[in-house]
Amino acid sequence: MKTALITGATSGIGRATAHHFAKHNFKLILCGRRNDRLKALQNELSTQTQVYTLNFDVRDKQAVDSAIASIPAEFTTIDILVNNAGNAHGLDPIQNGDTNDWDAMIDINVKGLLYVSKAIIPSMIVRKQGHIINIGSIAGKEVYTNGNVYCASKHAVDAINQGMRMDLNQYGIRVGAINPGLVATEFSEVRFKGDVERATDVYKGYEPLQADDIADIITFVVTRPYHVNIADLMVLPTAQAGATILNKDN
Ligand code: NDP
Ligand code: 8X3
Repeated sequence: MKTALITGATSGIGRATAHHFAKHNFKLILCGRRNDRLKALQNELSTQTQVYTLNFDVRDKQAVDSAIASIPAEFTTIDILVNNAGNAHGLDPIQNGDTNDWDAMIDINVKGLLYVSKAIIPSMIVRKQGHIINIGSIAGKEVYTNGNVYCASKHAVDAINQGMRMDLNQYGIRVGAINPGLVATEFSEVRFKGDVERATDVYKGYEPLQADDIADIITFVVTRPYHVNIADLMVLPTAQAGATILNKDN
């Protein structure tokens, strides 16, 4: 039975991935800051598989290290790491950008991903086995107006994904990125700081991806035979042809 650790499991793509992995009988280590949601998800999924929860902020390096160190023996053989935790904060021209938003995006999307990876990779190296999925974005392949720092953070994920794959190749560890376009999750609510109307508008007039669509693809990627590594995948709604090219109804 495989064990998977998913960051950002309290919402959206991470939570949907937890559901899909549970159906495949993977043992789960679910991470996030909202402990009530983690516990609710643990309750839901524990009829299907064994679930352990870790409540920490990926920005806090010490918290990351002690959380990973606290994993009980029956969960420590982590076969799959899904580096999913992340968000956009704000959508402003660079000259008006809030430096707290910039810090959040760099600290969570880039440094947090690195801290979690650093804590888990050594045990994969010892076992010469493991699979790391980095959740990038179309924003890691293209830059769009006002996307500046979020796009930079996801371009960094793209570079880290490539670098990780090169460095871990000698240990037989698979590394790949999934780069979604527009997925209807809490993402835009976070980006627009709780402005639900503005967030809902992002997904109006076309059919966006759902978290479940991405979770399905992540599950496909991690269930390929060992000699198959899906290294880099872009997944868009059919209505989307580029970061800002959308075939909307109106
Ligand atoms: P959600 O807002 O629904 O989920 C984000 C998750 O990240 C939550 O579980 C949240 O948990 C976690 N998270 C955020 N900040 C932290 C932190 N400091 N420490 C620990 N966990 C954190 O968004 P999505 O599911 O859409 O986003 C998941 C990933 O997908 C992100 O990396 C995002 O950039 C990427 N993505 C999303 C797209 C979209 O259109 N939705 C498109 C392309 C990529 P909690 O708040 O409980 O800590
Ligand atoms: C999330 C998709 O287009 O809002 O990464 O950047 S987008």
